Amino acid sequence: MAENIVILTGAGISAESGLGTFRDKDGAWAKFDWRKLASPEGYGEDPIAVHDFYNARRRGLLKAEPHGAHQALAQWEAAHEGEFLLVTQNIDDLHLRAGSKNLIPMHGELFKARCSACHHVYDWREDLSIESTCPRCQIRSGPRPHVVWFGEMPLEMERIYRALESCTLFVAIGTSGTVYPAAGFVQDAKAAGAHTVELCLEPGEISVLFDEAIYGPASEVVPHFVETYLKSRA
Ligand code: BV8
Repeated sequence: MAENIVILTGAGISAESGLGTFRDKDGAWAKFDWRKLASPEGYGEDPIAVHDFYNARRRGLLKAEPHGAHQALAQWEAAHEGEFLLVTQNIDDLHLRAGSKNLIPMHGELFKARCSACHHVYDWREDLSIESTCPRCQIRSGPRPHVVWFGEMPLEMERIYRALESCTLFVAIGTSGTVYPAAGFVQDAKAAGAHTVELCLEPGEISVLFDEAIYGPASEVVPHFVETYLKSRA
């Protein structure tokens, strides 16, 4: 019987594409205060600083490319007969560009903007500022990054929990397991009887919860894991 697979990725899977992580020694939260730059309160207090932070990341993403780990996950999904859901905490579009289809960006998307007044969500690859106007309701300084900040509800939680309830294989890739509710998904998968695997550079806060772990850079570990999995079921 084909497995029901849920994959959770974090900033570590995009590190080798040149996009920074959050909690590594030179990570974003080591340099910036997430309360000021990734929370509704911070945006209310200083929207210019928040727009500058996301404009810089949006410009960086325009220059980034997916690497072998993103591509291996898309190939795995294409070859898999059972259910396959990829949940990413990342706001980059590298999984999308690598060809992943059944994909939930639970913390939003950097290449989208959202109007705080009419909630219109639209593709947006340029800078945003307090002068930006919503293309639908025309309100000035309505548009914000379509990103889930701390204290805000992640996206498509119902769909994620439904997939975890019937999951037989859960693989967490490149995440430190420090941000909830994503960091709790491994427990939901275990409760469903799934086999749980951590693929990461080094052990993190929830590594003890996994049945299996392989440590190393995602660009090496992920393609090897996928190849071994597919061979074992050929
Ligand atoms: C919520 C978008 C209710 C922004 C992000 C007080 C008030 C309110 C909430 C809370 C509170 N206290 C606690 C909470 C909950 C809070 C939380 O968890 N806080 C933490 C700090 C304790 N969570 C929330 O607020 C969430 N919302 O709770 O709403 C609710 C609850 C349940 C159900 C429904 C609703 C919202 C959280 C989302 C915040 N937004 N991102 C942006 O990107 O700018 S979170 C941010 O952290 C990023 O999304 C990031 O992805 C995420 C997790 O970090 P990681 O991806 O794991 O990255 P990190 O740097 O930590 O780790 C990188 C890993 O990669 C490391 O392990 C490293 O070793 C590894 N690595 C490095 N290089 C490589 C590698 N691995 C492989 N290869 C490599 N080359």
